[in-house]
Amino acid sequence: MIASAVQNSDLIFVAGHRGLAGGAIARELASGGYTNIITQTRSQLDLRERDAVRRFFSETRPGVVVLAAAKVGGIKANNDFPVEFLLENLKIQNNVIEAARDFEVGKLLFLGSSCIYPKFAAQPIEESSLLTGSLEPTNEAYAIAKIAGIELCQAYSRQYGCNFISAMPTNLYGPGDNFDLASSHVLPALLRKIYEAKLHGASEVSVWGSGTPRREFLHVEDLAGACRFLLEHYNSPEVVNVGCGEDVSIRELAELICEVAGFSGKLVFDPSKPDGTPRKLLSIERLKKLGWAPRIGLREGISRTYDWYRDSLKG
Ligand code: GFB
Repeated sequence: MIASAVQNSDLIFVAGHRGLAGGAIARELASGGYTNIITQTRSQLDLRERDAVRRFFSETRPGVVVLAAAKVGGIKANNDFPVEFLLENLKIQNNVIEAARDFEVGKLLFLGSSCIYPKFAAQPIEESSLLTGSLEPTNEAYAIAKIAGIELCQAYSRQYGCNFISAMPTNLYGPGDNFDLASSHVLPALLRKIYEAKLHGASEVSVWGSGTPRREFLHVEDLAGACRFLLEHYNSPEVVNVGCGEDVSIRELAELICEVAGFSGKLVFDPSKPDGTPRKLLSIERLKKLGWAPRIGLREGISRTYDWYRDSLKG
């Protein structure tokens, strides 16, 4: 049974609402008139516990599930803790996706990641390049967990007719991001380092790696808009990339953050830290053809995130 568009009256479980993506998706749905959104904190429901997840689904019977809960982190955390990135993500997604079918959820949206694609995939990366080459070693464990999640959604669609769809976001950023320097992604890390350098009058900021890798950055509110669009309009097991269509080098990113922050010190590159994959730019043609396009440019998005971060420290 393939349910069609999500309705305002549907009971929607947003798993992972305390995270960057899940929080933005819950806000986007609420502002779009979806009034029946349910969320659970980790202390209310540990998604790694199969019995607890099944009890929750049996008692609440959501009609729609957005699976944005995941163990995520930047290059260092992924590289240092492959066991947790593999195991926790497999547990969360297996439990939620299995329960979604068993408790007759009409539609499920699974969030993957652009790191599922081969390290040396042709750029911009099309959805068809999945499983055509070796993965980037620093995030292989996480990528394999996410690939297993995609496969499980597709298998449920094929074998049981479930309307389980998958979106692959590029590197995300925005309000509510993780700014912890050991576990964060590059954008919040540099934003914090540059903010602190300016505050303390430091003369330089350390940037990991060579500065040459290229990454694409999507503001999380654009991701949330795309997810709502897919919930409303997309009903196929084929994965859909969600990006902004443009990338920058890490050096360019750091320079842009310096401009936004008004910091004129020096960038010092630290070659002892890994570069990761040389380039990761998604092709967003499929999503564009469906009728969705991003709105928030990188400079504006960084500026808004910088203001949010500064204000969050006052609170
Ligand atoms: O965002 P990031 O941690 O992860 O790093 P990935 C991107 C690039 O920025 C790397 C450099 O080349 C880093 O070396 N970089 C420079 C920094 N300075 C910093 C810094 O202070 N902190 C961090 N974190 N990086 C992740 C994957 O890959 O992307 C995840 O590990 C996930 O699995 C995520 O897919 C979206 O873009 O390399």
